[in-house]
Amino acid sequence: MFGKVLIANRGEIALRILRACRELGVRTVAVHSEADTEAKYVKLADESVCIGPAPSSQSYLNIPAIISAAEVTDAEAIHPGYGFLSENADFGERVEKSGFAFIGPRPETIRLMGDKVSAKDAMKAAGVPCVPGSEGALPDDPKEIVKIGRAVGYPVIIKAAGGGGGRGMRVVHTEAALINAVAMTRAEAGAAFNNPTVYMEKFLENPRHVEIQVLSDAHRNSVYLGERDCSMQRRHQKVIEEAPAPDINRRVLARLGDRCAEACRKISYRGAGTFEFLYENGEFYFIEMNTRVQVEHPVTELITGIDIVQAQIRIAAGEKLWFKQRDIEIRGHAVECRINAEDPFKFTPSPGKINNWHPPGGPGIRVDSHAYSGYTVPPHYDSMIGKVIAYGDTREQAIRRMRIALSEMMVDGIKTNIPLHQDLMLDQRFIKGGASIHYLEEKLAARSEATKGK
Ligand code: MV4
Repeated sequence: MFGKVLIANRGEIALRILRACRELGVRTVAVHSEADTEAKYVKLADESVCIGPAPSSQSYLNIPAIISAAEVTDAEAIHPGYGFLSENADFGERVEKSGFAFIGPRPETIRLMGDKVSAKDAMKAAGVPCVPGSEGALPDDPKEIVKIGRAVGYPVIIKAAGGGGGRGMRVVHTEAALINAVAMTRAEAGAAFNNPTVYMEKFLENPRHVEIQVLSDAHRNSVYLGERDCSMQRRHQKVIEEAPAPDINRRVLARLGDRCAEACRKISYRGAGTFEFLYENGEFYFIEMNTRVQVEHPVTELITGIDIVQAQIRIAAGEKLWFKQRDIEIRGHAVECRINAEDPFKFTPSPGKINNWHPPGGPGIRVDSHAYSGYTVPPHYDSMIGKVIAYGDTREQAIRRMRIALSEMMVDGIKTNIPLHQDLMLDQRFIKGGASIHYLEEKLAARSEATKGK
């Protein structure tokens, strides 16, 4: 095991990684910007290094500063968390070339999955079901593009190979609109990702977002840890996640999970990863793979009893997976609410000082947050200040516990989206389970229509 790990992130995930290191007996180095000097996890870490001013471009994305911090503190490995440099293949490469272990997949794998065309090709070849569409990238010839559009059938969606997470895509409903849409998406992709490559898929109108969590060691052992439903989202930001996914055939899910684990073996995947699928009319369609730990990993930890962050560190240290697929049992149900420092109706950020922070507790409640009474939420970063996760024997119990937890929770001084979560925990469509990726935005649109002028 490593003697010392550098945590190249901030906020709740920095604290989460710190706790995993502590339990493994690993010393920690926190790196932080000038805006995060007072953060709790910075004080809790064995050592800390300031890596630059508040803007993330000069701190949490500053590769030379982070590598230097690892050098001066004699760290052996770097955990990138999520966001920031976590899916930057060049970063992984520079970490490894400097003699440190990167707690994540091999840089080649990050690169393969970062290009959505090569990711889809690799997954198709590995037997993972994909959305029907163009065979790889779209050609230049408009006649060929029209032909592909007819074969796929309208509506179609044009996506940038360098995009992902909802960036660089355009829905096309008619052949008349196709060529222009391809040209526009190409131009935007060239400017935004420095890569004009685009591909085409059949557009699924009302899917759910269901993802499979995998763990894979460097010795060709791979397992899947069940699935998560992340359909409750607004503008590509997940709001609520849960595991297992409600009302999906368990045998179909087990077959899909096996395909994902098998694909990991085929591409020699290393570490934790997530296969993202759209689920519609009983079928799963792969869209993207995430090569990092995800915000919503706790719901999987609660239903499997496996510590995903510790597993990432142990895998990076070269350990073999210490359990087999048959040892993994899915038990109970977990729901996660992301707590954001934002206006619960207008969604504008609400940074500032938290005068009073009272997190909830009790049976089945977990709070992952770096916040405390007196903490100031800086305006420079993501508005998520923590997560409340409720576990129960059944989905109904988990939701009941979440309602109680949210009612106990007090955050004074800034606005949060807790009222939105309280509303959703009483929403009949959410309670029924299995709503599509469009449900929350439709509900919010209806709600703002109903309160117009009030
Ligand atoms: C799609 C789709 C419908 N059909 N692909 C958006 C984020 C990116 N990961 C892929 N996305 C989508 N791809 C096909 N062929 C609808 C979406 C989509 C979406 C997907 C997951 C979660 C939320 C979403 C919100 C809008 C659109």
